[in-house]
Amino acid sequence: MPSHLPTDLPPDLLTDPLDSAERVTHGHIHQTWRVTDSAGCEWAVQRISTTVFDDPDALATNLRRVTDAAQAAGVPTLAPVGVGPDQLPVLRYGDGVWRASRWIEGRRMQPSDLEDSRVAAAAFGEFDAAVSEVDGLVEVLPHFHDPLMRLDRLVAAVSTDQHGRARQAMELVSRLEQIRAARSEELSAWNRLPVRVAHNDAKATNVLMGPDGRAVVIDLDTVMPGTVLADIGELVRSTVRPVEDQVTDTVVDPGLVGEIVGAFTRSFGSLTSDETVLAADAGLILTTENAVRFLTDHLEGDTYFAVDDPDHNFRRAEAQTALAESLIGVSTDIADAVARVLTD
Ligand code: GN1
Ligand code: MG
Repeated sequence: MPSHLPTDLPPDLLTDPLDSAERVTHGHIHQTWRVTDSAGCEWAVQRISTTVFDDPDALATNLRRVTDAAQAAGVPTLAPVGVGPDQLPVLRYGDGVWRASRWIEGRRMQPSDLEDSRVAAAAFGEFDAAVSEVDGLVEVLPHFHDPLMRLDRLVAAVSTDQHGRARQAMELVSRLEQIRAARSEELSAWNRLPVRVAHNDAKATNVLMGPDGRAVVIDLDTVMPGTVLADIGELVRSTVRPVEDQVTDTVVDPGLVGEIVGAFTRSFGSLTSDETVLAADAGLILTTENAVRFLTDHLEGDTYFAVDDPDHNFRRAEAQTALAESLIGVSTDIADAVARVLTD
């Protein structure tokens, strides 16, 4: 194997010999490479994080069902391929689990650009509509968007304090508890929302604009039963303040939240009345949830999210808590902006 390929990459992963590989740094969960084979074809090759996804076979079955449904609906999607000598959806090699799909040439949508954010929100609306009825998907990450459960887990991590980090976290924990108290009704209502299939990781950066002018939604591992408001919420969270790990004083623009909710729902179709009621809070709920998850991972010793240094999850938690507070600060304006687009 040429020396520029990672040493643990399975040599017989693809049908043609591998030629070169470039590490893709985007994403906190899997390790991804852009690989070229000797025939000049390009592939997205991933080593699956089995810490996060402990059933790679269920992940592969879900992926096949989801991409088949998207394709049947005429929505451009990922093209996973069989790997290894047996052409199976995943290949176990050494202590890794590997998979591949065709490399998608496309520009990643930038949440700092208004038009890109609109395109991404519309792409997620179209995608969710295409997959909303897919049957038999395994909930590979149970309770993924269950903010109350996540808050309880944070409290448990504080009391266990396995890594001696609880003291540092206390101020953030109490700010997050204040948010829980201030939004207790909305948080309880969240768990009663209609369950259909959602993407569950709907960031603008998970949308690529292909050369044919069609947007492609990627990162499909979390497509499973859930609420579509999680997608609206994640779009809002990741767009209104795209830098995730730095506290900034950027003012949240309620009009931008309205734009995102509008773009999503116009291509998704209508929301139920319960969804409509909570749509304006979705960004706040997902932001709070991410803050809680980062802080919990910090307390649990950084086992889930990839980190650059031991305080990285703490900085992410600080930044997301500050963003949640900023969203609360303009929540009346956000509610007005969202009401306007939903009654249009
Ligand atoms: C993870 O790796 P990435 O960026 O696709 C996480 C999301 C979080 C996000 C925070 C499966 O997504 O839920 O919002 O980090 N994905 C999973 O940056 O947990
Ligand atoms: Mg993801």
